[in-house]
Amino acid sequence: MDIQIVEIPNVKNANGNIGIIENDVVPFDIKRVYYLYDVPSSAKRGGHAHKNLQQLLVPLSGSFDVVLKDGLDEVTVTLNKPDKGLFINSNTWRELENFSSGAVCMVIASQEYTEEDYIRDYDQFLEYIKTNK
Ligand code: T46
Repeated sequence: MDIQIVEIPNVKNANGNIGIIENDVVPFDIKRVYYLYDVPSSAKRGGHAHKNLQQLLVPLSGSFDVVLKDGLDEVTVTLNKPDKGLFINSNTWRELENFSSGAVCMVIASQEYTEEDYIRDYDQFLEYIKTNK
């Protein structure tokens, strides 16, 4: 599975903490930042893969689960610490679920938004990775 837990550099002291993400924290040039918030606990996000996009997911607040599939294996990663992000490479199916109240998922991305980069059908994803790995 082409994923990795990334330790986010931080400065901590008695007055609170600061997490710092510069380009060297991720293996790509940062082109976009977006965030998911006010997600109902029953909602599922994701349900797709990206052909080229690489991303780092950071749980700024609260917690949620990320279910990852690469056509062979399935892994669930719980994100609940703002100093630990999840790098997800392209060609990885992801589903996000079990959002806690107040959870915020910040996403650092390697490309600007384009719908052409998405594979939203799981069978098409399996076909795609057979020919593009
Ligand atoms: C992922 C999870 C964590 C835009 O117009 N611009 C954007 O930058 C984004 C991310 C989305 N949109 C539009 C496209 C769709 O009409 O917002 C709508 C929902 O987008 P999407 O299906 O990408 O939303 P999520 O939350 O299911 O998935 C997103 C990322 O795409 C995905 O890669 O890992 O957040």
